Amino acid sequence: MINLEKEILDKYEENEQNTKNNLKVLLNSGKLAGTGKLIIYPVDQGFEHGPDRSFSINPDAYDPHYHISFAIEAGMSAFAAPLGMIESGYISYSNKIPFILKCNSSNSLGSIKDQAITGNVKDALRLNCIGVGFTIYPGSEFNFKLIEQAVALFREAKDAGLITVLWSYPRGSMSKKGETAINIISYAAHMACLCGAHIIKVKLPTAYLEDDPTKDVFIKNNIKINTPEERVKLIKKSCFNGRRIVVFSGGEAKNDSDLLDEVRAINAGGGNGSIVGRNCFQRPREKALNLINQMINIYNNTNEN
Ligand code: FBP
Repeated sequence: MINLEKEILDKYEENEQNTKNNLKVLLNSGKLAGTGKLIIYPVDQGFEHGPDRSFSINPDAYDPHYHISFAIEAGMSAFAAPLGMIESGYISYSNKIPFILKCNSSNSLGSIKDQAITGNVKDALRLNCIGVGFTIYPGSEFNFKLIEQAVALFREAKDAGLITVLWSYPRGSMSKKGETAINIISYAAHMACLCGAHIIKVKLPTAYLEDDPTKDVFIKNNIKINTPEERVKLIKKSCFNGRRIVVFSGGEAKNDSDLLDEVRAINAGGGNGSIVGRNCFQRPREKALNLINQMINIYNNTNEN
């Protein structure tokens, strides 16, 4: 196993020792400990999509403890969730897995592309979290406010020794296809770095180029974006030329082989891992455990079978 942890940590010129320690905790937790790779388990879909749309396919998943115990059993690097979910299990599962408090959330009952603040640094410290998470929607009419909120939260989080994770999801001003277009995701990932995030979370981009002012240079400069691996490489480049940890979201539930192909591309392109929710809890527990195991083998560069 190649130990990339030090190499990654050295890229963070981070003064706050507790923040550095929390980054170390994250990189040394779960079955990918010490590899420089991560798999984070996010469960905020009850907010984003509603409980029944999220959990009725696997009714055990209505229970927050199902998720935390699943993340531990699967050997995930961390569990990320909104306030109520972490509150419901942080004592029972204390010190069993790192927690990341998701500090804002959207919901699909409303139509606007915005998020409500649902947690803060004080909550994260009270719940023994190692970090905070936040979503921005680059391109939405509220994107400037969301960016300002993210930077303010991260400032406070770093003062308190917490790590910061930014979900950067383009939304609003572009076409639906454009939300995952390579030129748009690259822009969104870079902005997340500029907001000071330690860890950047984006959707895996497609080869589609949204028709906007960033499109032409892709053609003119012959930027390589044909394969998923090339696109992951570009996103890592946009993230301070590889100086930041970048994880890619799993997205809607899909079959094992499609998801594993994505993971192979993330690994080959130098991505740091995955953040995968629905592809776990919308499968029976054993099947999900098996899937995560296969993902871990890929990120570990070990025999997949
Ligand atoms: P998934 O693996 O379920 O896609 O989770 C990742 C995530 O970022 C969640 O944290 C969030 O709730 C969800 O995706 C948002 O998905 P979408 O943008 O498709 O509504």
